[in-house]
Amino acid sequence: MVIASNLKTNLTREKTISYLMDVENFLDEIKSNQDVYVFPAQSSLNPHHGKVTQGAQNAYATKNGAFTGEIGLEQLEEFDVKTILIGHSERRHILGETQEAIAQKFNFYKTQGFKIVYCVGEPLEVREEGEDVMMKYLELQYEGIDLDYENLIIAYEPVWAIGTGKTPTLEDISKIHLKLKEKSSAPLLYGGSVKVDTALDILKCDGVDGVLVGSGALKVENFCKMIQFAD
Ligand code: G2H
Repeated sequence: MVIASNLKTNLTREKTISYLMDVENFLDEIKSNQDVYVFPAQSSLNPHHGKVTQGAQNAYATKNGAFTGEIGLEQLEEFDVKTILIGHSERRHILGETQEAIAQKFNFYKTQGFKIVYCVGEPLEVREEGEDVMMKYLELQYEGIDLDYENLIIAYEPVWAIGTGKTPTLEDISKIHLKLKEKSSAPLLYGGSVKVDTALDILKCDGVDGVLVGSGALKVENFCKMIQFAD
C-alpha cells in the first residue's frame, strides 16, 4: 500500500523535520513495509534520508531559469527529491494550471525518471451529470499523460471531497477506482477528506492501493495510525 501525506502550505521546516523523524521512528517501531510518502511545503524540503520518501508538491518544468516564484529540478536535486505531485486539484482550480501545463510538467519530470503522483478528480457539478460525463471528464485529465509510465502513481481525488469532510461512499470509491484501473495499471490512491476514522475502510475498498491524505494527516500520530492500518 502507498500511504502519503500532503502537508500543503502547513508546518514550518522545523516542524516538518520533526514530523518526518516521528514517522521514521514509527516505521522502525512497527517494522512496516508500506510505501510512505510525505510532501512538505516547498520551503520545508530538507535533506531527508530514510524509509519515508520526501516528495515535492510542485515544481516547474525546468532545470532552472527565470520563472519567478517557482522551483525547478536543480532545487529538487539539492535535497535528493525524485518524487513529485502533479495535477493536484488545488493547482488546477485555485492556481489555474491548465492540462497543457500539467502535461508539460509530467513529461519533463518523466524524462528525469521521477516518481510521479498524478492527481485527477471531478468537481461536484460534473459528478451530478452522471457516470458517463464524469468518466469523460476524468479522461480529459489524462490528456498528454503517459499512463504506462513505470514510475507513475495515480491519485483519484474528487474535488468536492477535498478538505470538506465529505467523501464518496465506499461503493462509489470502489466503482470509480475499478473504472479508472481499466485505463492504467499504475497504483491508484484515493484522496479527499480521508481521516483516521475512515482510512481503514477506504484502504479495504476494491481497487484502492493506498491513500493521499491532507488535513487528516497533519497530526503525525494520525498519519502513523493510517500507516498501521495498511499493514
Ligand atoms: C486532497 C487531500 C490531499 P484533504 O487534496 O491531497 O487533502 O485530505 O485535506 O482533503
